[in-house]
Amino acid sequence: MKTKLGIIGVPMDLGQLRRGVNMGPSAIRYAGVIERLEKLGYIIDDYGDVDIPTPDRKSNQMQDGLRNLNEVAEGNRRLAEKVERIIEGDAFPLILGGDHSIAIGSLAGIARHYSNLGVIWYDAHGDLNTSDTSPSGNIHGMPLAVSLGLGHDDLTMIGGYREKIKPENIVIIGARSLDSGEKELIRERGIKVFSMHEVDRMGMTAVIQETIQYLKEKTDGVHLSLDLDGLDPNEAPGVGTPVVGGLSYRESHLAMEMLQEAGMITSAEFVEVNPILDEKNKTATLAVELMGSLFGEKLK
Ligand code: 6HN
Ligand code: MN
Ligand code: MN
Ligand code: MN
Repeated sequence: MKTKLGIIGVPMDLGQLRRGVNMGPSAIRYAGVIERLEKLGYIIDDYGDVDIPTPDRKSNQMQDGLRNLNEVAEGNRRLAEKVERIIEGDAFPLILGGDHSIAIGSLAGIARHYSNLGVIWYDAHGDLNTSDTSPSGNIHGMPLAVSLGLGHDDLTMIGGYREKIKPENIVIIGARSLDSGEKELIRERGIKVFSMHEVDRMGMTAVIQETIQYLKEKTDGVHLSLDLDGLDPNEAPGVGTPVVGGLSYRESHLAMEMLQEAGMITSAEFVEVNPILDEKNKTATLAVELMGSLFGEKLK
């Protein structure tokens, strides 16, 4: 892993309807992310927060079946540029959300610098909807589809190119709430999914071993997109779309530690922390603890 980390906050809440997730980056900073990672010997460059456009008051408007399309697209364009700057400065991009729609900009900025980027999507959801399959019109349920090149041009063409990732380079872990259009896409494209069923049957150790095996040979970098709602709502109550029966605290730390040992993660984002829905900043604190494991706390 690189010794320099470029941290960037993305106070985005327009990809869904529950206000407050825009305060995720502040909550994660308040939980001590910089101090924690500095202690591990990393040099931290704090890029501050991306400026997210404000829609007018009576907004949450739908455009082509997509809520707040213009603002979400513009915020993600800005994020993609900043992420590129971090990579060009030879640092590891660590992105703090914000709702999960920000993965669109993260991946647009990152994927350009790899020829075969892998993605680990740690989430209760698949985020594989398009405006045609989405039950909500919420863009935070679409970033993985967008990154495959599916959906509105204003989203898929951010960064000036369409396909950020290939379906065979994706691994979804923790899924337990997939819409029917998402399931169809998973089957059609052969996307690798370790749902809660597989985690229960195989155990997290085998899930991560297989994930590493699956991605190692064919990718030249791996982005970890960790949605806190992948964890059980008992561990992570401060999220906008909680789903019962999720990954445990210990399974998640184990996953982070094994990924650290494998040395394959080249960028990461932690998203969907909503301090308004949280209990005493528990979810932001959890995010920072998981980052501790991902960045090698066990070994240092
Ligand atoms: N997330 N599948 C639902 C939808 O509206 O598309 C929920 C998406 C949740 C997205 O948690 O990042
Ligand atoms: Mn570049
Ligand atoms: Mn989710
Ligand atoms: Mn998500």
